[in-house]
Amino acid sequence: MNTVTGDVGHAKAAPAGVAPDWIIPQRWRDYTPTEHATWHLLFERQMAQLPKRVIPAFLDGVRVLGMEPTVIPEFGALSERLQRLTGWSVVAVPGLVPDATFFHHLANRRFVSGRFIRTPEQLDYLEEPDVFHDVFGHVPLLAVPAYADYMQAYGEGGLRSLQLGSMTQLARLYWYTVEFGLIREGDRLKIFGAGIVSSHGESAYALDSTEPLRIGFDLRRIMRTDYKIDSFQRNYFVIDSFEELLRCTVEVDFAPIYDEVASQAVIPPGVALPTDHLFPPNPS
Ligand code: HBI
Ligand code: FE
Repeated sequence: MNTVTGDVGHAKAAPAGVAPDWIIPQRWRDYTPTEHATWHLLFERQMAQLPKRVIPAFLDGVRVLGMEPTVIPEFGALSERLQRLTGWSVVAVPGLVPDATFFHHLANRRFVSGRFIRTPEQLDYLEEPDVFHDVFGHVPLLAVPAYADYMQAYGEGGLRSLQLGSMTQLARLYWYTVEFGLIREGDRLKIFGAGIVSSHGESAYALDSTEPLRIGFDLRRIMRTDYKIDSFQRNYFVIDSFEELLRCTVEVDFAPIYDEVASQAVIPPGVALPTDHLFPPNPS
Protein backbone atom coordinates (compact mmCIF):
# COMPACT_ATOMS: atom_id res chain seq x y z
CA MET A 1 0.00 0.00 0.00
CA ASN A 2 1.38 3.37 -0.88
CA THR A 3 0.09 6.76 -0.11
CA VAL A 4 0.48 9.57 -2.52
CA THR A 5 2.25 12.45 -0.90
CA GLY A 6 3.23 13.77 -4.28
CA ASP A 7 3.54 17.38 -5.18
CA VAL A 8 0.15 19.03 -4.83
CA GLY A 9 1.39 22.25 -6.31
CA HIS A 10 2.05 25.47 -4.49
CA ALA A 11 -0.30 27.66 -2.58
CA LYS A 12 -3.64 26.45 -3.85
CA ALA A 13 -6.59 28.30 -2.31
CA ALA A 14 -8.24 26.36 0.50
CA PRO A 15 -11.64 24.83 -0.42
CA ALA A 16 -14.75 26.85 0.44
CA GLY A 17 -15.32 26.94 4.18
CA VAL A 18 -11.80 25.72 4.99
CA ALA A 19 -9.37 28.06 6.79
CA PRO A 20 -6.39 29.37 4.77
CA ASP A 21 -4.10 27.04 6.76
CA TRP A 22 -6.37 24.13 5.69
CA ILE A 23 -7.00 23.04 9.28
CA ILE A 24 -10.50 21.61 9.85
CA PRO A 25 -12.20 20.38 13.03
CA GLN A 26 -11.70 16.62 13.49
CA ARG A 27 -15.32 16.18 14.65
CA TRP A 28 -14.32 12.97 16.43
CA ARG A 29 -17.93 12.28 17.50
CA ASP A 30 -18.95 12.01 13.85
CA TYR A 31 -16.83 8.90 13.20
CA THR A 32 -19.11 5.90 12.63
CA PRO A 33 -18.66 2.46 14.26
CA THR A 34 -17.53 1.21 10.83
CA GLU A 35 -14.81 3.85 10.70
CA HIS A 36 -13.57 2.93 14.18
CA ALA A 37 -13.76 -0.75 13.20
CA THR A 38 -11.57 -0.03 10.16
CA TRP A 39 -8.98 1.64 12.45
CA HIS A 40 -9.23 -1.41 14.77
CA LEU A 41 -8.64 -3.88 11.93
CA LEU A 42 -5.69 -1.94 10.51
CA PHE A 43 -4.17 -1.36 13.98
CA GLU A 44 -4.35 -5.03 15.03
CA ARG A 45 -3.07 -6.22 11.65
CA GLN A 46 0.01 -4.05 11.93
CA MET A 47 0.65 -4.65 15.62
CA ALA A 48 0.67 -8.39 14.88
CA GLN A 49 3.70 -8.04 12.61
CA LEU A 50 5.51 -4.86 13.64
CA PRO A 51 7.07 -5.81 17.01
CA LYS A 52 9.86 -7.78 15.34
CA ARG A 53 10.16 -5.39 12.36
CA VAL A 54 9.77 -1.82 13.54
CA ILE A 55 12.22 0.31 15.54
CA PRO A 56 11.25 -0.15 19.24
CA ALA A 57 10.86 3.64 19.66
CA PHE A 58 7.78 3.39 17.41
CA LEU A 59 6.08 0.96 19.81
CA ASP A 60 7.06 3.16 22.76
CA GLY A 61 5.43 6.10 20.96
CA VAL A 62 2.18 4.21 20.38
CA ARG A 63 2.09 3.36 24.07
CA VAL A 64 3.15 6.70 25.55
CA LEU A 65 0.66 8.55 23.32
CA GLY A 66 -2.13 6.28 24.54
CA MET A 67 -3.19 5.13 21.06
CA GLU A 68 -6.06 2.65 21.43
CA PRO A 69 -6.54 -0.34 19.14
CA THR A 70 -10.31 0.03 18.95
CA VAL A 71 -10.93 3.73 18.29
CA ILE A 72 -9.55 6.46 16.06
CA PRO A 73 -7.48 8.76 18.31
CA GLU A 74 -9.01 12.09 19.30
CA PHE A 75 -6.49 14.70 18.13
CA GLY A 76 -6.97 17.04 21.14
CA ALA A 77 -6.03 14.42 23.73
CA LEU A 78 -3.31 13.01 21.47
CA SER A 79 -1.82 16.50 21.02
CA GLU A 80 -1.84 17.17 24.77
CA ARG A 81 0.34 14.10 25.38
CA LEU A 82 2.56 14.80 22.40
CA GLN A 83 3.07 18.47 23.25
CA ARG A 84 4.31 17.54 26.71
CA LEU A 85 6.96 15.30 25.13
CA THR A 86 8.24 17.20 22.08
CA GLY A 87 5.99 20.22 21.52
CA TRP A 88 4.23 18.69 18.49
CA SER A 89 0.49 18.66 17.93
CA VAL A 90 -1.74 16.87 15.42
CA VAL A 91 -4.26 18.84 13.37
CA ALA A 92 -6.92 17.60 10.94
CA VAL A 93 -6.95 18.53 7.25
CA PRO A 94 -9.24 17.40 4.42
CA GLY A 95 -6.43 15.54 2.57
CA LEU A 96 -3.26 16.58 0.70
CA VAL A 97 -2.50 20.26 1.28
CA PRO A 98 -0.27 22.56 -0.84
CA ASP A 99 3.46 22.08 -0.23
CA ALA A 100 3.92 25.55 1.28
CA THR A 101 1.07 24.88 3.72
CA PHE A 102 2.50 21.47 4.58
CA PHE A 103 5.97 22.83 5.25
CA HIS A 104 4.60 25.78 7.23
CA HIS A 105 2.80 23.43 9.63
CA LEU A 106 5.81 21.15 10.05
CA ALA A 107 8.05 24.16 10.74
CA ASN A 108 5.64 25.05 13.56
CA ARG A 109 5.53 21.49 14.97
CA ARG A 110 2.03 20.81 13.73
CA PHE A 111 1.56 17.46 11.98
CA VAL A 112 -1.32 17.57 9.51
CA SER A 113 -3.43 14.42 9.37
CA GLY A 114 -6.28 13.48 7.09
CA ARG A 115 -9.39 13.16 9.29
CA PHE A 116 -10.99 10.59 6.95
CA ILE A 117 -10.27 6.87 7.13
CA ARG A 118 -10.19 4.49 4.16
CA THR A 119 -13.21 2.29 3.47
CA PRO A 120 -13.14 -1.46 4.22
CA GLU A 121 -12.86 -2.03 0.44
CA GLN A 122 -9.77 0.18 0.27
CA LEU A 123 -7.66 -1.50 2.95
CA ASP A 124 -4.56 -1.81 0.83
CA TYR A 125 -4.55 1.01 -1.62
CA LEU A 126 -5.00 4.66 -0.85
CA GLU A 127 -4.91 7.77 -3.00
CA GLU A 128 -4.29 10.24 -0.17
CA PRO A 129 -2.99 9.89 3.38
CA ASP A 130 -5.85 8.96 5.71
CA VAL A 131 -5.89 9.06 9.51
CA PHE A 132 -4.40 5.57 9.76
CA HIS A 133 -1.44 6.38 7.52
CA ASP A 134 -0.89 9.76 9.17
CA VAL A 135 -1.60 9.09 12.85
CA PHE A 136 -0.55 5.43 13.16
CA GLY A 137 2.24 5.77 10.58
CA HIS A 138 3.74 9.16 11.35
CA VAL A 139 2.78 10.33 14.85
CA PRO A 140 4.38 7.77 17.25
CA LEU A 141 7.92 8.77 16.26
CA LEU A 142 7.13 12.44 16.87
CA ALA A 143 7.47 11.46 20.55
CA VAL A 144 11.21 10.88 19.92
CA PRO A 145 13.10 14.18 20.42
CA ALA A 146 15.71 13.74 17.65
CA TYR A 147 13.03 12.68 15.16
CA ALA A 148 10.71 15.51 16.27
CA ASP A 149 13.58 17.97 15.66
CA TYR A 150 14.24 16.42 12.23
CA MET A 151 10.62 16.83 11.18
CA GLN A 152 10.63 20.50 12.17
CA ALA A 153 13.96 21.05 10.38
CA TYR A 154 12.43 19.35 7.33
CA GLY A 155 9.53 21.82 7.39
CA GLU A 156 11.90 24.80 7.59
CA GLY A 157 14.04 23.30 4.83
CA GLY A 158 10.91 22.76 2.74
CA LEU A 159 9.97 26.43 2.88
CA ARG A 160 13.54 27.32 1.83
CA SER A 161 13.46 24.73 -0.96
CA LEU A 162 10.37 26.40 -2.43
CA GLN A 163 12.32 29.67 -2.57
CA LEU A 164 15.22 27.89 -4.30
CA GLY A 165 13.04 25.88 -6.69
CA SER A 166 14.57 22.69 -5.23
CA MET A 167 11.55 21.11 -3.62
CA THR A 168 11.77 17.99 -5.80
CA GLN A 169 15.17 17.11 -4.35
CA LEU A 170 14.02 17.76 -0.79
CA ALA A 171 10.80 15.76 -1.28
CA ARG A 172 13.00 12.75 -2.12
CA LEU A 173 14.72 13.09 1.28
CA TYR A 174 11.29 13.04 2.94
CA TRP A 175 10.14 10.13 0.80
CA TYR A 176 13.19 7.95 1.51
CA THR A 177 13.34 8.67 5.24
CA VAL A 178 10.05 9.83 6.79
CA GLU A 179 7.90 7.72 4.43
CA PHE A 180 10.08 4.71 3.52
CA GLY A 181 13.14 4.81 5.76
CA LEU A 182 14.94 1.81 7.24
CA ILE A 183 17.33 1.96 10.20
CA ARG A 184 20.14 -0.32 11.36
CA GLU A 185 19.80 -2.09 14.65
CA GLY A 186 22.90 -4.21 15.27
CA ASP A 187 23.25 -6.56 12.31
CA ARG A 188 19.58 -6.27 11.37
CA LEU A 189 17.49 -3.67 9.58
CA LYS A 190 14.31 -2.25 11.10
CA ILE A 191 11.49 -0.14 9.70
CA PHE A 192 10.73 3.44 10.70
CA GLY A 193 9.13 5.01 7.57
CA ALA A 194 5.41 5.73 7.95
CA GLY A 195 4.56 4.45 4.48
CA ILE A 196 5.97 1.03 5.43
CA VAL A 197 4.76 0.99 9.05
CA SER A 198 1.17 1.61 7.92
CA SER A 199 1.32 -0.96 5.09
CA HIS A 200 0.58 -4.62 5.73
CA GLY A 201 2.36 -5.89 2.63
CA GLU A 202 5.30 -3.53 2.60
CA SER A 203 6.13 -4.13 6.29
CA ALA A 204 7.23 -7.62 5.20
CA TYR A 205 8.53 -6.83 1.72
CA ALA A 206 10.79 -3.95 2.84
CA LEU A 207 12.84 -6.23 5.14
CA ASP A 208 12.47 -9.72 3.65
CA SER A 209 12.24 -9.44 -0.14
CA THR A 210 15.35 -9.96 -2.28
CA GLU A 211 13.91 -7.57 -4.89
CA PRO A 212 14.53 -4.05 -3.60
CA LEU A 213 17.92 -2.44 -3.05
CA ARG A 214 18.74 -1.37 0.52
CA ILE A 215 21.27 1.43 0.22
CA GLY A 216 23.28 3.06 3.01
CA PHE A 217 22.12 6.66 3.67
CA ASP A 218 23.79 9.21 1.38
CA LEU A 219 22.16 12.63 1.16
CA ARG A 220 23.23 13.44 -2.40
CA ARG A 221 22.35 9.95 -3.61
CA ILE A 222 18.87 10.26 -2.10
CA MET A 223 18.32 13.71 -3.62
CA ARG A 224 19.06 12.28 -7.07
CA THR A 225 16.87 9.18 -6.71
CA ASP A 226 13.40 9.19 -8.19
CA TYR A 227 10.60 7.20 -6.57
CA LYS A 228 7.38 5.41 -7.45
CA ILE A 229 4.19 6.35 -5.63
CA ASP A 230 1.94 3.48 -6.66
CA SER A 231 3.86 0.31 -5.85
CA PHE A 232 6.26 -1.09 -3.29
CA GLN A 233 9.57 0.73 -3.34
CA ARG A 234 12.36 -0.52 -5.62
CA ASN A 235 14.96 0.80 -3.22
CA TYR A 236 15.16 1.82 0.42
CA PHE A 237 17.76 3.87 2.25
CA VAL A 238 19.21 2.84 5.59
CA ILE A 239 20.18 5.29 8.34
CA ASP A 240 22.25 4.54 11.43
CA SER A 241 20.26 6.75 13.80
CA PHE A 242 17.84 9.68 13.97
CA GLU A 243 20.71 11.76 15.33
CA GLU A 244 22.60 11.09 12.06
CA LEU A 245 19.52 12.13 10.08
CA LEU A 246 19.13 15.29 12.13
CA ARG A 247 22.82 16.18 11.70
CA CYS A 248 22.49 15.91 7.92
CA THR A 249 19.70 18.47 7.90
CA VAL A 250 20.52 21.07 10.52
CA GLU A 251 24.31 21.23 10.12
CA VAL A 252 24.29 21.34 6.33
CA ASP A 253 23.39 24.20 4.01
CA PHE A 254 21.41 22.47 1.25
CA ALA A 255 21.73 25.26 -1.35
CA PRO A 256 25.11 24.15 -2.75
CA ILE A 257 23.95 20.52 -2.61
CA TYR A 258 20.84 21.35 -4.63
CA ASP A 259 23.08 22.98 -7.27
CA GLU A 260 25.43 19.96 -7.34
CA VAL A 261 22.55 17.46 -7.60
CA ALA A 262 20.63 19.52 -10.17
CA SER A 263 23.59 19.19 -12.58
CA GLN A 264 23.63 15.37 -12.26
CA ALA A 265 21.38 12.77 -13.85
CA VAL A 266 18.32 11.59 -11.91
CA ILE A 267 18.74 7.96 -10.81
CA PRO A 268 15.71 5.78 -11.53
CA PRO A 269 14.44 3.66 -8.61
CA GLY A 270 15.94 0.18 -8.39
CA VAL A 271 19.24 1.06 -10.12
CA ALA A 272 22.41 0.43 -8.07
CA LEU A 273 25.51 2.64 -8.37
CA PRO A 274 29.00 1.18 -7.90
CA THR A 275 29.45 3.59 -4.98
CA ASP A 276 26.34 2.29 -3.14
CA HIS A 277 26.77 0.51 0.19
CA LEU A 278 24.18 -2.27 -0.23
CA PHE A 279 22.61 -4.20 2.66
CA PRO A 280 21.32 -7.79 2.26
CA PRO A 281 17.78 -8.69 3.40
CA ASN A 282 17.60 -9.58 7.09
CA PRO A 283 18.84 -13.09 7.87
CA SER A 284 15.69 -15.16 8.46
N1 HBI B 1 -0.30 17.13 2.51
N2 HBI B 1 -1.82 16.30 4.06
C1 HBI B 1 -0.61 16.21 3.45
N3 HBI B 1 0.24 15.22 3.78
C2 HBI B 1 1.46 15.10 3.19
O1 HBI B 1 2.24 14.19 3.52
C3 HBI B 1 1.82 16.03 2.21
C4 HBI B 1 0.92 17.05 1.89
N4 HBI B 1 1.24 17.96 0.96
C5 HBI B 1 2.51 17.97 0.28
C6 HBI B 1 3.38 16.82 0.63
N5 HBI B 1 3.05 15.95 1.58
C7 HBI B 1 4.67 16.62 -0.13
O2 HBI B 1 4.53 17.20 -1.40
C8 HBI B 1 5.87 17.25 0.56
O3 HBI B 1 6.41 16.24 1.37
C9 HBI B 1 6.91 17.63 -0.43
FE1 FE C 1 2.93 10.18 4.92
